[in-house]
Amino acid sequence: MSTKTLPYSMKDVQYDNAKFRRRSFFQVILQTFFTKKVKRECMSCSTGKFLAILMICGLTYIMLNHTTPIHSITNHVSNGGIGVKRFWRKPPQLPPRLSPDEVNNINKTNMGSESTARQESVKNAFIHAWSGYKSYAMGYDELMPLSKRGVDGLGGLGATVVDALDTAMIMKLDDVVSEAGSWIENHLPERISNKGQVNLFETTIRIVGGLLSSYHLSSLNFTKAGPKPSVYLENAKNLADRLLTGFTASPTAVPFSDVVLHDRTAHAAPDGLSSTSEATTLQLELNYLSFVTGDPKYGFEAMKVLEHVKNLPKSEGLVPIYISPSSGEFSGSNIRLGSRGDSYYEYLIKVWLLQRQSNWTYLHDMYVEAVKGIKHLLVKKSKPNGLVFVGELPDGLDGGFSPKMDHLVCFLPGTLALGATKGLTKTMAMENNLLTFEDLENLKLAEELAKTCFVMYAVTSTGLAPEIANFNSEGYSENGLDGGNKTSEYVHDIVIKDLDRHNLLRPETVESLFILYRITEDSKYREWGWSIFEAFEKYTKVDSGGYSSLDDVTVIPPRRRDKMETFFLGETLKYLYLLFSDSNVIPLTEFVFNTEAHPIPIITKDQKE
Ligand code: DMJ
Repeated sequence: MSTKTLPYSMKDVQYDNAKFRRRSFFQVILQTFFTKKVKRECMSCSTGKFLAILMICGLTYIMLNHTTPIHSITNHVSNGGIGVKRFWRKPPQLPPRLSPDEVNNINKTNMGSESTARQESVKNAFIHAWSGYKSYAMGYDELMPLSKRGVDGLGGLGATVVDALDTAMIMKLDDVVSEAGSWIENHLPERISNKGQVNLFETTIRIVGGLLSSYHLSSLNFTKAGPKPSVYLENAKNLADRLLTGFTASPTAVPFSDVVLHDRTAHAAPDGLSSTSEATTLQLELNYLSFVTGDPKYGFEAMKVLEHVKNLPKSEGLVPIYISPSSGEFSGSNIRLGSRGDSYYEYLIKVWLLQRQSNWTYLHDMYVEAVKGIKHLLVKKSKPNGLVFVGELPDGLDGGFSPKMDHLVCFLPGTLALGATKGLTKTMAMENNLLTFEDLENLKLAEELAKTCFVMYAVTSTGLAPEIANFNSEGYSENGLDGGNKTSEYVHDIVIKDLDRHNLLRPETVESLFILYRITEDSKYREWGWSIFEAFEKYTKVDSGGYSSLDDVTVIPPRRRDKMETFFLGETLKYLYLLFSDSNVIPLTEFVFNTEAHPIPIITKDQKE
């Protein structure tokens, strides 16, 4: 970073600084006349007095007849007056003038140091979260930060260790990498062989995804700490070998949701159904595993699901949230982009991006059709202030619209932006004529939805979003309370129901802010992300270590919930950290983030051959 001394501070550039204000000729004469000894001498004789009066009259004449250039007339009309006022009050002028490039550099330097400080704060938050987990819950899936113990809610594979590891690598926290890495080396193999039932989706996105990303980042020398990269790959492979039973035991291409690790069996969930998002959110991880191991079986099983879904009937590209592994058909007609539906749409575009040269263009087509369907059927505006939101069709096309939006839907702005520019900045994509009209429209929608997601935070008393928001909109007014922040202009647009007021430290909004910042380079996304981070710090940090979920974001102080989800370290803090990093750290043109924020490197044609 350049340390060049600057001629004056940014304050001087941005504001009217008296030190640099240019004085007019008239002001100089008057000042000289009234301050020097000329004044005394001239005024002591009547000729002097006469000459002084003459001079004042002359100057006044010049002043009143002064021709104002056209451009200043417009300026002054808009400022409420021309002529005399202009003489007395010149606009501030700054010597020496900086070229636009130099001003840009100053801006970058200042923003750069602010971002570095903010990144440091996010890194400290990660250290605080990890140290709580390490002290009270090492080896358990999750930390219960209030009761200071661990809990196995995800099958007992030490999910926080694996989910957090690549974040520690990106943050260059070698101590954490060593601790997590040696736990994986020493304990994970035995857990994989002996543990019981796990959820196929959660285990794939958090554990397989985390191991693969750690494998790649440590191979790239992101860190020298921890075991050799092959340890991560071996564990990913052993685990995936068992998880494959979820696919192979099913009578159709749709996998069972649950796998028993120790005896390599699999079965459907108690209601016999799989979530659509779960069955269709395994392909980034398993394709990449096939690529690095050279064994096609993982990707083959996973892609069978998407090829099958391609041929199922849909509603303008939208799909019901349940699918049956026994019949292979969708079940029910509930359509939403929140829980159980979300990452179906995310992986259509991301799996295509992972391996663009493949014959997976059908995924891109399905994505394009789905986005059209979303815009046509689910996007509406709130009242009174026109926030753009994504609602639901609980009874499909034939039923009514529900103005309910899960926080989970806030992945969509980021995905839409990524789908539009394919990870390039908007400027670069435009310069190279790469954006269609539809891409631009989708990017605009992405920006509007990101604002809505941020407002879901800003309308509450704590500055943290509820799990679910309902939007007042044409024909739909909801019963419930507002978010509590009466100073927000949007407080009447959003209603939050009693059971929806909790916050689980979820990542989706900061994920979208990160992607939108990278793509649009608009600094407002950094500001929004920072205010969300500050609210997490204020209301969820637990002194003894870790961060807690909240029961109700609309009251102060909010009641805490005794749970720190693994994705707070795997996703939320990673995205916040990357929001303030240079865009060459995990560039969006070289990596796709799996749905748990584990970066997977894009496979290029040369690598494939
Ligand atoms: C994560 O496990 C993943 O992002 C998933 O796709 C959705 N939910 C959580 C985070 O909220």
